[in-house]
Amino acid sequence: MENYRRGDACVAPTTTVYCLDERFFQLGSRPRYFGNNLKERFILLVIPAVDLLGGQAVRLRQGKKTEQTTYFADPVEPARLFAGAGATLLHVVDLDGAFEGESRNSPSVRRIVEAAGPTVKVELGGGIRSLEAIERSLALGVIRVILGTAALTDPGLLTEALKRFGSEKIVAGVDAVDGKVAIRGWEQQTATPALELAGQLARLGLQRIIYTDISTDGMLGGPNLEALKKICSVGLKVIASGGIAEMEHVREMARLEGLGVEGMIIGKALYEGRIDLRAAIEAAAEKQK
Ligand code: AMZ
Repeated sequence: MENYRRGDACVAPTTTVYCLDERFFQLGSRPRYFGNNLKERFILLVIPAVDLLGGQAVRLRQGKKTEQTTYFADPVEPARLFAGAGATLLHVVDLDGAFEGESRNSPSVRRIVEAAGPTVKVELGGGIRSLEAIERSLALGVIRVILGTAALTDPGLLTEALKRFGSEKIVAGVDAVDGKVAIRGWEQQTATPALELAGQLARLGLQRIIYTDISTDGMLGGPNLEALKKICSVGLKVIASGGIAEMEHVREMARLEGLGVEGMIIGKALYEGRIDLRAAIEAAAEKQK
């Protein structure tokens, strides 16, 4: 089989197949088919979130432990539902890990990876703050890990991790309140502007960040597009998170694709049934004007 680079389109008789990630082909998994013309297309990823707290699938409002809603006692359930609705990537956060500094939900993560199957990938963040933790997390079968706190506090670790695992496996989570980075389960607000951190990360050789606007996270009030556009100016691939509550927000995000937005994470709106995942995936795949 030919190898495709991420972003290549290979044209089948009546459809354009978009390669989400070169390994999606190399691993033998099936790419998704969209549309019925021969035009090359970019498919913006719609990435459902599965946040783990005490082994359950929860959502928090603005990341606060005290403002928690439990949606599924077994987090494998939403993972299965999202996979069945066409997700190609799941965003899993070990919230206990993020608060405590060490992964706490690895057995659940392993079960999610198994339930998702070979065609649906999983990215994992929360409490991954050392090379050993990165190794242990990747060994669970996740496609890449997200470093939040360490991305700010330990540039040496990031450099070493990029050297050892490569930039497809290491993503930084840049989480911001009022433009300033928050770390350690978002319980510590720093004075570092998110834009400055993103610039530093780009210089270290990182390719991709997940940008979360904490004020909008879990609030269902719409994404902070202005902040997102600023972050995109750094030139990294950006996955945006926070605030997506309706289909119009999905379309707004999709219009930013030209700026480097590669995907959007949706959480609460899926759990609350405000957005139908299948419809969102289709809307994001349509080229927005
Ligand atoms: O909701 C929260 N309080 C929260 C959250 N979702 N705190 C951290 N996180 C996520 C970040 C990132 O994906 O968005 O955890 C990850 C970072 O964890 P760490 O342990 O590397 O800072």
